[in-house]
Amino acid sequence: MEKMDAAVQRYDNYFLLQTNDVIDYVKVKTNLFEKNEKLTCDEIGDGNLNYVFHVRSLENEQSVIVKQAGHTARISDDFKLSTNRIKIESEALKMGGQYAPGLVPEVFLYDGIMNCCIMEDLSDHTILREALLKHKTFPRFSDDITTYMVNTLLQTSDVVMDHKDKKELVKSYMNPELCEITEDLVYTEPFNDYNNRNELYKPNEEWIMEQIYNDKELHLEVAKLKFEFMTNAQALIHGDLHTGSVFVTDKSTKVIDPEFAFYGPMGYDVGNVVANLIFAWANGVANGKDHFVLWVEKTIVDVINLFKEKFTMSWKQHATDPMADTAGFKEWYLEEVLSDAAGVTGMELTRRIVGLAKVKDITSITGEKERTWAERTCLVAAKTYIKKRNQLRTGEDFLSILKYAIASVK
Ligand code: SR1
Ligand code: MG
Repeated sequence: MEKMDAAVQRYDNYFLLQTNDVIDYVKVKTNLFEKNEKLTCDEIGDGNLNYVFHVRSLENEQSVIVKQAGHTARISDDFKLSTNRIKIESEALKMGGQYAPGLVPEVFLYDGIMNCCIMEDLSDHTILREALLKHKTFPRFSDDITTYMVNTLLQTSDVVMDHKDKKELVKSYMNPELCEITEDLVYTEPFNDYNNRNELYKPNEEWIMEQIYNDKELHLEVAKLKFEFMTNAQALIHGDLHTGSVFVTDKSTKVIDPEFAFYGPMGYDVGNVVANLIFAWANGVANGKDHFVLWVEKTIVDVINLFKEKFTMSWKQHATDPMADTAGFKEWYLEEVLSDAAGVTGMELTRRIVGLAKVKDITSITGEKERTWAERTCLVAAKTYIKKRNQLRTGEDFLSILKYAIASVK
C-alpha cells in the first residue's frame, strides 16, 4: 500500500519527464497497460513547443502518446509560456471529438499537475506536411478537413450556442501567451522585424525589404487583420491548423495540436489550411511534380467550396439564434469568414517565409533559382490575398491568385 502511495505521489509535483519516467507515469496514471508489462518509450517531438513521448508495449500492440508542456518552448527558452496550453489542447481535442467524431485523437487523460495529456497513438498515420514533401496525394483530405472546420467552428459560435454558455467558453479558452506568439510572429514581425528575429533568404533580402517592409498599403490591411484576430471572438478556433497539425492515411484524417485554440475568427483556421497547401504547391512546382501540383490546386478549390457548402447546410440545420435566418444574414456572415480566410492565407504565407518559424516545403527547395522563385511567388500571392480579400468568394477565386502570382514572377 505504502509502495503504491509513493508511486502515485511521485507525480504530485510538476517536473519535466524523461523517457524513463514516462513508462512508470503511464502505468501509474492509466489502466492501459499491465503493471508488469514491458514497455519502451521514445521522445518523438519535433514541434516547437512541447515534449512528445511515444510509449509502446513490447508484448502486444498497445501504445499511447504522452505530451507534456514545459514552462518554456521546446525550441527556445526565450518563449516563456503558461503550461495551461496543455489543458486547452486536451479540452479542445475532447470538443473536437464531440463535434467532429473520428477526426481527432482520443484523449485518455489530462493531468493538470504534470501538465500532461495522454492520448491515442496515431503512428500508423503520417504527418501531412511530411507526406506532401514526398508529393503524395490524399483523396479524403478536403472532405475531412472541411467537415472538421465547419463542425468545430459553427457549433462553438453564437450562431448555434446558447450565448451565455458560449461566453463561458470564451473565458475558459483565454490563451494570452499563445495568442501573443501569433500576434507577434504572424501579424507584426514579418512586416517590420520589430523583434529583430526575421530570417530572410539571402537572394530575396532586398526584394522582401522593398515588397514587404516598404509596402505601406499592405501594412494598413495587416493592421486591420491583426485587430480582427484579437477582437473577433467568433468561434473556438484550432489556432494553428497547418499541415504539421494533421495526421493522415489514405483512409483517415486526424487533426492534432490545438494548443493555440481560443475564441477567434473562423477564417484563421481556413486560411491556415489554404496557405499551407500553397507551400506544398510551391514545392511541387519547384520540383516539377505536375500531377501533384494539379491535385493541390484542386484541393485548394475544394477546401473553399466544400467549406461553403457544408457551412450553409450546417447553418440551416443547427442555427438557433432568432436572428440567424434573417434574409441575407447567413450569406453576409459567410462572406466575412471568406474575407478573413483570404487575409489569413496571405498572413501565413508571409510569416513562414519572412519570419522565424519556417516551413520545410520552402526551406527544403535546394536550387537557389527555384527557392527564390517559390518565395517570391508565395509572397506576391500573399499580398494579393490580403489586399483583395473582400473579392475572393469561391475556391476558383482563391486559385486564380496563384495563377496571377505565377504570371507576375519570372
Ligand atoms: C515559437 S512557436 C512558433 C510557431 O510554432 C507553432 O506551431 C506556431 O505556428 C507558432 O507560430
Ligand atoms: Mg503545433
